[in-house]
Order: sequence, then C-alpha cells, then structure tokens
Amino acid sequence: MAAKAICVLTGDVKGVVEFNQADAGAPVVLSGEVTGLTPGQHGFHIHEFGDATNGCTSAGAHYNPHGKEHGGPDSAVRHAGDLGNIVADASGVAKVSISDKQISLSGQYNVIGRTLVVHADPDDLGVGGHELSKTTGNAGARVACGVIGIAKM
Ligand SMILES: [Cu+2]
Ligand SMILES: [Zn+2]
Repeated sequence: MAAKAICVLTGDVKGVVEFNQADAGAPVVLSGEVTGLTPGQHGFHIHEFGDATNGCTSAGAHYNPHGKEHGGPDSAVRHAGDLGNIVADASGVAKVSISDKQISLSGQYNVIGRTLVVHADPDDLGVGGHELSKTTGNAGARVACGVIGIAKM
C-alpha cells in the first residue's frame, strides 16, 4: 500500500521534507527543500526517537535497527537512518532528492514517529578516520530537526 509522510524541520535552519513510498518494500523517496544552511554538505539522518523534549538532542542516536556501524547511504555497512548529505548552494538552500531502500513507511522499519536531523557539518560517511566517523560520521551539531508524521495522501 502506498504511504506518505511529512517532516517540518525547525530551528535556525528550516525545511519541509516529504516521504513517499509507492508500496511496502518499495524505496522511500524523500523530496523537499531546506533553507538557512551554510553552503556545502550537511549530514542528513533519521535518528531513533521522535522525542523533542530537549530539542534535537533527545532524538537520540542514528536509527540503527540492525546494530551496525555508521556509513553512507550506499555503504554495505550503515545505520538504516544514514541518508548521507544534503548540499546547500551559495544561498544556503539545499534541495532534497533521495531514494532509500533501508527505510520504510510501514512495517518493521517504519520511520514514521522518528526524527529527521540536519547537521552543521558534512557526514564523512564513516570513512573520515575521525573517532566519531563510525558512529555519527562526525557531522557536528544538530541545526534542525523534525518528527516524521503521517501525511494526507
Ligand atoms: Cu544525525
Ligand atoms: Zn549513522
């Protein structure tokens, strides 16, 4: 069954990201725009909890149902929530256009109710050699986040 979700990112950085899945088992397609960024790459992940009681911090770590190390979206070893980077232009605007097969909008790996986070720095996709590369991609502060919610089809 087709499913649709929506996430409104708030903070100094703002955005709206739509999630569409044509059928259970199909890739989830993310589309939207994020504004107010510094130009360049910004880590973009789904974090475990849909809990905003302490801003973006209470969203917890990257959504990692398989207990793996951090990676990039195309890595064999990655967290399910590892969506890589979005890239902001000189005006600080990043277009989101991502298709991902590890997350879903229904069933066991449903991400509805979890948090989408945008980071201050680039995600090194697990290969930066920093002590944080294998857990967070060393992507730095959380500059915006929002809980992923069910959207009208
Ligand atoms: Cu993150
Ligand atoms: Zn990760």
